[in-house]
Amino acid sequence: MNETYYVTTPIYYVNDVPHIGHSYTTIAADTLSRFFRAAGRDVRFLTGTDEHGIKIVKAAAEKNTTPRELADEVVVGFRDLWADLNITNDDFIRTTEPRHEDRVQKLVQELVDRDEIYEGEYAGWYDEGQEEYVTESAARDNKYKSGINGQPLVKYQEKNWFFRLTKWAPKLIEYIEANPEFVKPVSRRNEVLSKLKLGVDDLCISRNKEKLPWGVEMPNDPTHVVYVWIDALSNYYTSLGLPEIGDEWDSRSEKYWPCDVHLIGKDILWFHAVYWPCVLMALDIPLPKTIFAHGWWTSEGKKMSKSLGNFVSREVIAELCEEYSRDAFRYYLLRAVNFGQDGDFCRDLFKQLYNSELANGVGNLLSRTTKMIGKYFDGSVPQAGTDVPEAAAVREAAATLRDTAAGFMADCAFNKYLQAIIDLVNATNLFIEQTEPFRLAKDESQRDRLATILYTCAEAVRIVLLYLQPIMPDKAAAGLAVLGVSAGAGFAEAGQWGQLPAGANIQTAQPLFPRKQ
Ligand code: ME8
Repeated sequence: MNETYYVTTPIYYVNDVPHIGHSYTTIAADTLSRFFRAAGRDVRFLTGTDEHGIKIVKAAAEKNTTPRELADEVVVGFRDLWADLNITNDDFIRTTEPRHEDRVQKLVQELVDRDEIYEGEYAGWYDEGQEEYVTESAARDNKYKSGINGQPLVKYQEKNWFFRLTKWAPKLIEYIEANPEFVKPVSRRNEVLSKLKLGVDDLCISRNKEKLPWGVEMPNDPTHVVYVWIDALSNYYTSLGLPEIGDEWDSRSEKYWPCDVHLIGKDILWFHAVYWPCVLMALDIPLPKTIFAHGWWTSEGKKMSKSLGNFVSREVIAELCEEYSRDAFRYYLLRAVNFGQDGDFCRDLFKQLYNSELANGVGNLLSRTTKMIGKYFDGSVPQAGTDVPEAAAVREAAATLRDTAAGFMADCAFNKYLQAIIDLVNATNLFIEQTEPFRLAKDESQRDRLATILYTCAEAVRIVLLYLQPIMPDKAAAGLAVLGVSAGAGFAEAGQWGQLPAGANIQTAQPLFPRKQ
């Protein structure tokens, strides 16, 4: 049985339409999924939508509709965008599905049975945008406004159910300290640790149904619903069909837990790195292996906003995909910024990166190689023979790519992974300049040398395209087809040098990445 690999994105709120930020996390998760599938792992990739809570109620009221109708409408936009971006999720969970709601109740009941939840009184400030209670001191420091959206905090006083977060926080600190892979990158890990060490309160995990009827009912109290974050976080576990509640989803995918990586944005780190693991510890469920928090995108130097006109919406993404291809968009997002750091979306830089690395880099290498094989060897990949010493650098760059790829992916270091590909492209272009095959072609006595040079180029391009597949599935497949190679081969074998058979028929190709003015 193959080793499993389970990756998740946040489940996105349906109060607003999808945009570049959602696409970023989802494209990253898709890239990991495609990479580890090709590396022979048994992959499960989950995304979905978060459909309960006050945000959705308010957004629905503003649009004169019901939360369910709003969710049903917005979810289509997410699904369509994922299809447009060639996302290969294995499951899509909506928190309003019975398979999820039933299991949330089951998990919460289990917490009640274990005495991890107790009834208490809450009096204090509430941030309705974040759906979070705020301590008196934090509220005062921020002039009784939300630290996130600046809206006034609301005073709440009510009976509620509390989870014993204070009991688990010291154990979590120990766990994070002993497991450096648990929260990544390291700056985020440090951030969580220092905040945890300042101390936490027990977590209020229910909301009064009179104020908020749109949620999963508390199994032990019909006057309350489960706090939306407890409901939402559970999706990573409930979608696997656990625990047994007697339906078709039961234990279906048990083997995927614990999750390999929860990909999230930095905005929701605390929920994932503190609440979720403490709930899991209280339920005696193993913790996810890694929570990776990436940075945030601004757009053209400013925070994205519809009123500023710099909002990278689904429509803008569609336009970019139309102009540059969806693969170029995927490439840009993972290449322009180190995953984990903030980034700025900038059309000029998009074009520059596209022209330099894709049009002049990968695309040009493919076309000059195939043209030369077409012209000098009738379109049939020549057999490498005579040793050409300069080719060693190309083979080395290919070996480095093969040897570092899995480590970079396991670390979500997409940019470094792509750099290793570009290094191979550059080494091969340099090799062509050094060996001047177009000059050798005029000299019949150099025929063997020319054959080795062009085999080396074609094999290097094949390896470039092979490793580009997780990020650029369409373009890589199109490029491989030009070399007469089918897409989808696993890295274990196809990553080795020399897999391109001599005699393979090269097709004439349209430029893979036409240059943009
Ligand atoms: O927080 N740059 O959902 P959400 C980068 N439902 N990433 C961004 C971004 C930006 N400008 N804007 C959003 C929620 N994101 C909860 C999650 S999970 C159990 C519940 C991405 O619709 C990023 O991944 O507000 C962020 O974490 C996510 O969208 C938040 O999406």
